[in-house]
Amino acid sequence: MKDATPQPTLLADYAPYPFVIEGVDLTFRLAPKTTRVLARIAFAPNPTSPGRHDLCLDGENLTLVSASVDGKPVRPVQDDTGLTLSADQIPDGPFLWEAEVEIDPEANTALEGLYMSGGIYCTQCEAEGFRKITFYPDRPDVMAPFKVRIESDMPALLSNGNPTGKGAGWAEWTDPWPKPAYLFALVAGDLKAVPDTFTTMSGRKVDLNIWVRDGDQDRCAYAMDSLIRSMKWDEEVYGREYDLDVFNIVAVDDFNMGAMENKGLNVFNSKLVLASPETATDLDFERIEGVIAHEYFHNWTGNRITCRDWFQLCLKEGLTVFRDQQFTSDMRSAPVKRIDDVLTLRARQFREDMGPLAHPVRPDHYVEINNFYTATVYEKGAEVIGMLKRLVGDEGYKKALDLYFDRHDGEAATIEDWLKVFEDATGRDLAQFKRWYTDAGTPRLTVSEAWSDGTYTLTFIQKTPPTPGQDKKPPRVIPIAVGLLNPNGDEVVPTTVLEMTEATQSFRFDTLASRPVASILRGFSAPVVLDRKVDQTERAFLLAHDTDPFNKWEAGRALAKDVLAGMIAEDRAPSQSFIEALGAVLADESLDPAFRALCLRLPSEDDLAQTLHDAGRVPDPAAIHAGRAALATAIARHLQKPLVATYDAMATEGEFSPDAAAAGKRALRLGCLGLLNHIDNGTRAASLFASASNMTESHGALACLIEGGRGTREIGAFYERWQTNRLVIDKWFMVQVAHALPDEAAMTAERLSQHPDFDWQNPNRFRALLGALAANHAGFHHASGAAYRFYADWLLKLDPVNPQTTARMSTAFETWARYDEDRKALIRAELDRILATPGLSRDVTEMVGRIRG
Ligand code: B3K
Ligand code: ZN
Repeated sequence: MKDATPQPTLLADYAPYPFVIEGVDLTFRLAPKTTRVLARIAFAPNPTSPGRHDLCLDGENLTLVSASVDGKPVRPVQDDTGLTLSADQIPDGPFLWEAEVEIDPEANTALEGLYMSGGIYCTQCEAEGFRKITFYPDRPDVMAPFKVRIESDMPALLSNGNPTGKGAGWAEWTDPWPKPAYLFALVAGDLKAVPDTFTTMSGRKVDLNIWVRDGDQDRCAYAMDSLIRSMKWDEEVYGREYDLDVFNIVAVDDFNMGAMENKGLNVFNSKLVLASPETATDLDFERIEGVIAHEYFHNWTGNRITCRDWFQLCLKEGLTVFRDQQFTSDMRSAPVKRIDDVLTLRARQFREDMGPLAHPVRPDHYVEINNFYTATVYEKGAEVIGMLKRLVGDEGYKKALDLYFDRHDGEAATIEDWLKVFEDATGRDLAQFKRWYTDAGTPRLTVSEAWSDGTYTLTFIQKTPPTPGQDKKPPRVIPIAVGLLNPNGDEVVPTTVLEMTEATQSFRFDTLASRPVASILRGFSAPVVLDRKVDQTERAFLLAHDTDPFNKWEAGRALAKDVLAGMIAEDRAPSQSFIEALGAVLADESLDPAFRALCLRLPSEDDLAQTLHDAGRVPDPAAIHAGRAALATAIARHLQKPLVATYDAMATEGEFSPDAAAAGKRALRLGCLGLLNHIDNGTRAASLFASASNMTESHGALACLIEGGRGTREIGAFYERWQTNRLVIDKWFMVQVAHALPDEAAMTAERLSQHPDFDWQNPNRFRALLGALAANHAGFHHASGAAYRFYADWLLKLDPVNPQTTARMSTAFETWARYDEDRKALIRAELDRILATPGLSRDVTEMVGRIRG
């Protein structure tokens, strides 16, 4: 086990590595239990660190067989974290370090370093996995060109860069682009390639391959198409061309996350590669497109320009998320994508920012860096770039990005470097803007309105609540996009970006003929909570008339929340005017079906719990569940006719297409079904399940049946049909737990955990069952505490096997402070039980410790 009292790493302690690496030459002799890794590393003194220095190399779980410097054997001092050669054992100039180590890929269940997954050798090095492969300065600011030789009988032997030699039982790869160790990858296995090619804008032909297990080749077409579109888009929009002769993607079943951007050899969780209409939902298709793009875009934002240290993680992740969001907006519907992204941001990042795990987009300390691959670093990191772009304009953004690529190509950069290119390209001072990177917490923006003599004034107050370790929050720059409508619904002032820089600030609009209706924070122009006292009539007006699609949706959303809060906390009846406004959106065929589907979707139970908590109430999960169901029932009763008509009109006709238009229709159809399901005894869901020819509808229908306490026969049929398809069986586990009735969720999860297919060491399967339990809000927070207990038991079981996934899953408890005293006591007891367990990993110790507070 790792050290008992782990010490944090501090941003303030950064110092350059005292050596540079001119080249790395690795040989792998692969064997499941006894892989030998031979490393030849050419070191030279780093000119920025004068004087003599010890050679310190990171290394974990390695058996050192031999080591030498310039051919002479050496005996370094070793501990659990690496080795040290004192300065007097190293020449005062360049030298060659050679070491042979032995590792055990088969025993590596943590899935970090070199491990085996279903008979395939595979690596995951980000953030600090390379140190489990060989002794190395495993930090992103040490960049080097790599040459790799793989010796194995496996048919496919892959690494980064270009193939530069192969024969019976071996292959060689050369990566000419200097890279940090976290981008190293090796894959060896009985894999088949699905090939294609791409010709870059300068006319170079690139070989593309997706490597999968035999039998999976026919489910790669969408991923390949997404890759080709990503390569083209990055050329057209960012002027970025691919820079190797080959680009390989490998799909593996055991993976701690979605995918990894290793140079020239992306490794993917198979659920983000394999798709066919029968096995993947529309959401799966959209995710595949987005993640393929994301990893590909990392080639420039992450690989060619990397991070100086892990505190700068948002430099590559925030920017790459921003780029993949732009890509999806271009490929699909921009307004729908924006709404989806804001839904995710609020569900994951706002939740994080408002709880014990809140941290800045650029943190300044961590114990385990894997715990910082968070919604804040990724999603808020992307929002911050969106704000920058809004502030400097599209032209300014383009100039800054061109300068970024020019100035920092081949470097390991910082957030300071990033902001400097914007300052240099646009002449803007970004000192205040930088607070978005250094200060945690979601600002709350309160707005009040005044009208007199043709002048309309908006006054904003910004306040950011304290977060762990940060009590005071000075005001930030907040871009607030505003448009004004007149009472007829015509736009009198088109979208203008107001720049708020003070704690309190007013903005005036003069010479208006009548008091306008303001549409504020259009396009969600800043990741803040907008507190605005608006009556339901004005919300309904904006839902009907706002020309900004995001705010049109937002008005409906806010209305739904008002209505639901009234029903849940004050026992009010469902609002008729809300239902009518919703009916108008449903019937408006000028609106994109995907957009209408979003308007129809009621706020999630977790979202409502947060909303009630924000309003100073204690959320009751059972009441939230019942209130939401009551509103859905009322909507279904009042809008039954148009819902049925739309349900029928949105039926898939002809051949299946995964494109946004067809997916939008299916989303709207399922949205109608979800509401009608409350009043039709599951008849529609049962008949759709019986007739569906695609996974979106079959899965959607099954979810409805389960939600209504039905579907036993269908659950059996689904299993019979798909039992040999791992990805679909993940869905089978998930749907039963996520949609179980609140009283049955923990029991269902418990029963399924005993199913022979519950291969809990596989992260996808673990998440399918336990993640689904956490996502079942009323089930997870059941007053009995059964789900909390069951969940904590499983975290404790997984931790010794896979600490990274365990730590991530522990965030299910991050919202505990919202609830009543009884639930709080139950959760606290589970957190304390976890923390008291001997041998707990560093990952979980840090995470659960922070959650517990
Ligand atoms: N960079 C990887 C994530 C690595 C996570 C390490 N715990 C995938 C991505 O963001 O593209
Ligand atoms: Zn990424």
